[in-house]
Amino acid sequence: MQLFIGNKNYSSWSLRAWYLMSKFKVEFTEQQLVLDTPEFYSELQKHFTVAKVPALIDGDLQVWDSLAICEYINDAYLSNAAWPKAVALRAQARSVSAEMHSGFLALRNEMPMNIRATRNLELSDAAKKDIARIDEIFSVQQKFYPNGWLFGDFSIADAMFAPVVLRLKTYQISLSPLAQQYCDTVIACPVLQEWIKGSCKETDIVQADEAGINVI
Ligand SMILES: N[C@@H](CCC(=O)N[C@@H](CS)C(=O)NCC(=O)O)C(=O)O
Repeated sequence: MQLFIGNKNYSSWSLRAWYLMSKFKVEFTEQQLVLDTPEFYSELQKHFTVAKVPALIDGDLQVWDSLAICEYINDAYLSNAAWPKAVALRAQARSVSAEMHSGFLALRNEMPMNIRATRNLELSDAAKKDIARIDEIFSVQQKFYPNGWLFGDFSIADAMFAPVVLRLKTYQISLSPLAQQYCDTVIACPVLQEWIKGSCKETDIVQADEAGINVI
C-alpha cells in the first residue's frame, strides 16, 4: 500500500491519513512529493484523476481525500477500531470530524500549517470564532476523557484535528486549560513527534503557507 503525502511541514491533509495509519501500525510505503512543484502534479497524475494529497493506492484501488482514506483504512484494515464502539459516541465523533472536514475555513486560510515556525498573527473575527468552537470541542471532550483522546481511545476524530493542534501551537493561540490539556496530549504522542521531526528536516518553503511574523 502506498500513501502519497506532501511536505510534512505544510500538508495538513496529508498528516491526517499518515497519522491514522501510523498510529494503528498499518503497513504502508510513504511516497513524499514536494507541494507546488511540476513533479508533484506529474507523479500524482500517473495514478490519480485528482492531483491532491493525501492519496492512497492499495492494489488496484485508488482512494483520495483524507477522510475517505481514514474511512477506508478503518473498514479494510481495522475492523472499525478507528471509530468509537458505541453508536452514539461514533455519531458524535463523526459529527466533529465532518465539521472539521467541511468547516473552519477562516482558520485554515489565515493559519496555514507550518510546523517548524513560531509566529505572531493578527486574526479576523471569523478565525477567532473558529478557534472558540475548536476550544469548545476540545474542552467538552476533555471533561469526559481527562488527559485522553477526544473520544477516549484514539480515533479518526483525533487524526482529523491533529493539524489544527499544530496550527494553534505555531501561532501561539491561548486556549482554555482543558483545551490546552488536549493539545498537550496530542503533541506528546510519539507517532506525531515522528511527523514533526520529519517536518523539521525539510527545507522547502511554500510561500503561500507562510503567514505571520516570526517570534524571535
Ligand atoms: N479535501 C482534500 C484536500 C486535499 C488537498 O487540498 N491537499 C493539498 C495539500 S495539503 C493539495 O494537494 N494541494 C495541491 C493543489 O491543490 O494543487 C483532503 O481532505 O484530502
